[in-house]
Amino acid sequence: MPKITIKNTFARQILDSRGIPTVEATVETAKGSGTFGVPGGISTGKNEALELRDGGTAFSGKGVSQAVDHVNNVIAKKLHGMDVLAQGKIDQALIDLDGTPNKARLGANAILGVSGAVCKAAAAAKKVPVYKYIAFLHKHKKGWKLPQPSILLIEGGLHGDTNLDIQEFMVIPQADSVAKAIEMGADIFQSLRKVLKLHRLDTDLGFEGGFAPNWEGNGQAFDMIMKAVKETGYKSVGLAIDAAASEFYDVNHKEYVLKADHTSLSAERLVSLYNQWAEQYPIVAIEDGLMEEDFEDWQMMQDRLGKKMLLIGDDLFTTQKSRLQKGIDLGIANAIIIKPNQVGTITETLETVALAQKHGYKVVAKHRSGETNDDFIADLAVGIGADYIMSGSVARGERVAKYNRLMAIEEELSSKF
Ligand code: 2PG
Ligand code: MG
Repeated sequence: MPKITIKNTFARQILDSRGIPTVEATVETAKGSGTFGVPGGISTGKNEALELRDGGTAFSGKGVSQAVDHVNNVIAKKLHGMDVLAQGKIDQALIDLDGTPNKARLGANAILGVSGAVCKAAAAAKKVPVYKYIAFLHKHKKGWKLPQPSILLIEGGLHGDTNLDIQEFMVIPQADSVAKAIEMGADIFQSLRKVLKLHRLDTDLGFEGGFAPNWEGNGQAFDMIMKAVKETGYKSVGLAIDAAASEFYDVNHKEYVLKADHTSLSAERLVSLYNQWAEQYPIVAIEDGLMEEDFEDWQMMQDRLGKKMLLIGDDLFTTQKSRLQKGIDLGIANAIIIKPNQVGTITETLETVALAQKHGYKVVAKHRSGETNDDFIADLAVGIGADYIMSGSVARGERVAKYNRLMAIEEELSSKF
């Protein structure tokens, strides 16, 4: 295909779903343009690429005007005249321009904004949907596979103002289509609202649209979910949790502090608790069950639970090839969370996915707690052939935007293939 040159690259500061500034970048060519909204996390892994924040007083120091300046005044010049179809070359140019190992100079938020906008502009220029363009970049040849939605029901940790230690409780409906799985997830979500009301528990929502009341203990959240599922009559339903365990790990005492259960546990005992939960409830996946630097304990968890369920590394791997490679070498985890902003470019994201798929790790495309209405991760999930997608609950516009996009893709694919 002949070269399609980039004419303009620019960015602006917008607000994410938490009211915190983020970068929205646009790339324009004569044949099409793309705009990308960068998400942001709160329970971030410590090895993530650096999100550049202004400091100072405006927006409590969380402004991104420097990152926006870097797009408008540094990156724009570099990209001007480059071929928008050369994603790999552009991403390498961004990495070189930044020159730091964690994108600290220009900001991973500036770099990902542009990298994502390039990807969308290239798809627009080629007149193909974004998922199809990503599949082309990823050399994904196995035919279309839609990811199973893992739908958030209850949230705690840093995502809700509650005593719940486990950050996310999700449901994975087993269905033969995305639309049906989302319907089941929505039915269970509405049923859970009633169950919580009946038990005089709050039905207010956390950052990602999950219910966030105070609890008698972490296990009570499972009980309420099981009641809600029973009410709907659905039988084929699995549960998943994101423990985000780094957030309740006490480094000094080397133990996990579960405040809702009034107890502190060693890694061994925490894994025993997971095991006990897995015997009581249909748990099929645990994300970040242990803290992100404890590779030895992760091995122990893998030995004890790895055959029974998915053990997903999020903060553990931070979508970085080198961290995943270490996990592969040590035989740790069997699934990986993919979040482009943890690494900073689309090309590096795809490289990590390729490594995971080569070694039989399941791939989970995931949103951040701070989201925009950008539905890119739905296209990403389909383009890379992800096994699962996690985009929060079925409430809040920025969360359902992704599920709605996924249903549209499903409709498009089944009508065409
Ligand atoms: C996670 C994410 C998304 P955050 O831990 O998986 O739920 O949280 O974006 O706050 O890092
Ligand atoms: Mg996580």
